[in-house]
Amino acid sequence: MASTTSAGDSASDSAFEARIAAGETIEPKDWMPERYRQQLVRMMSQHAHSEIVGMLPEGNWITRAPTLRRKMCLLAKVQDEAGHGLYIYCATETLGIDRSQLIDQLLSGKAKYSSIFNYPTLTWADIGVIGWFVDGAAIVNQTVLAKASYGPYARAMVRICKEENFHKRQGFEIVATLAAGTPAQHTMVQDAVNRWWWPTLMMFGPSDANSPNSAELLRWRVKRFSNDELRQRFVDLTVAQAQAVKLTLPDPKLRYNAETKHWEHGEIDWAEFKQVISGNGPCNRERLAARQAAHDKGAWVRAAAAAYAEKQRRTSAAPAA
Ligand code: BYC
Repeated sequence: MASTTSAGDSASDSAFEARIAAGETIEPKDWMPERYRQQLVRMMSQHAHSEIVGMLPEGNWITRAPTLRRKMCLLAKVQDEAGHGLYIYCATETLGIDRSQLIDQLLSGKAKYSSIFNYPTLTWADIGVIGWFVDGAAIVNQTVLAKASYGPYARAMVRICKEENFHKRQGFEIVATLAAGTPAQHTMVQDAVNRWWWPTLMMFGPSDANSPNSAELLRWRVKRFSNDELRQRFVDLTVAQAQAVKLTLPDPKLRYNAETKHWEHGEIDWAEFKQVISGNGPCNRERLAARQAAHDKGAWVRAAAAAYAEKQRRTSAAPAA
């Protein structure tokens, strides 16, 4: 479990900062400032919650996948997301917090999860676009987190990123097939692109000027690039992919700047982002209700596990016959 002391122990603080500056990895038993621990718990648990809540929009389409192959891929993808959530919950527990506390924070609305999962999946094309955009954005963000200063988080990202690559490819394949299909299929996938583009850009968080946590996380090398830098990287990668499948991105201001070698994009609707992260997006209530129902249905499993643990404790405490 993580070891911290209260603020003010300047020798420990300086040694910690020196380790970070030297690019060392911080492990659970190493000393760390309480604030570093808290920031990691916040960010990692929100990441884990995002993986779990993120199963809902796509899970909605498993029974309606158009072919057996598509159904197998989607089922595997959604199961992968469950696995990602579990790795990251485990990694968060190394910081001295119990998973049940983390789940309570999600269900009570105290902890956030990614804004993107509060949008509905209206057609099959949404499943392709989620793989392409949402998993694509996750790869850009998480490839960098694989170099984060906290060892358990960074290591969890390595396998997760490998799986996200498969997710992105299956999504892009759906998109490419629909885009080259009938006019109705092309219209359906273009509509999905139009609806998911801006919410995907919001996944990277507020602009750097309005990101209260970034300075600390960058200094401690949890984050290695800012929200805007990663968003820009995603835009630069995705424009060419959209062109390759003859789809347009819904931003009239999108233009290539030959000097900076970046695609400039229009203004993000930050009012919408704020609404979604404060619980008022299109599906926030539905998502939390679904998680609460799943949690309630699992009560018997937790009760059985507790009874078993108690029985083990009594057995090991009993004197040998
Ligand atoms: N949504 O100071 P800032 C997946 C909050 S799942 C909601 O910039 P920070 C997948 C932020 O928490 C992968 N809230 O924060 C799964 C903070 O609020 P609090 C999901 C957001 O931490 C299934 C406040 O706004 N990826 O790939 O420096 C199917 C100020 O922000 C959002 C991760 O979780 C948002 N989009 O940076 C398919 C990545 N953005 O906590 C796919 C890990 C910001 O102070 N997380 N907020 O109340 C991160 O990289 C960073 O935490 C963020 C935010 C870039 C998201």
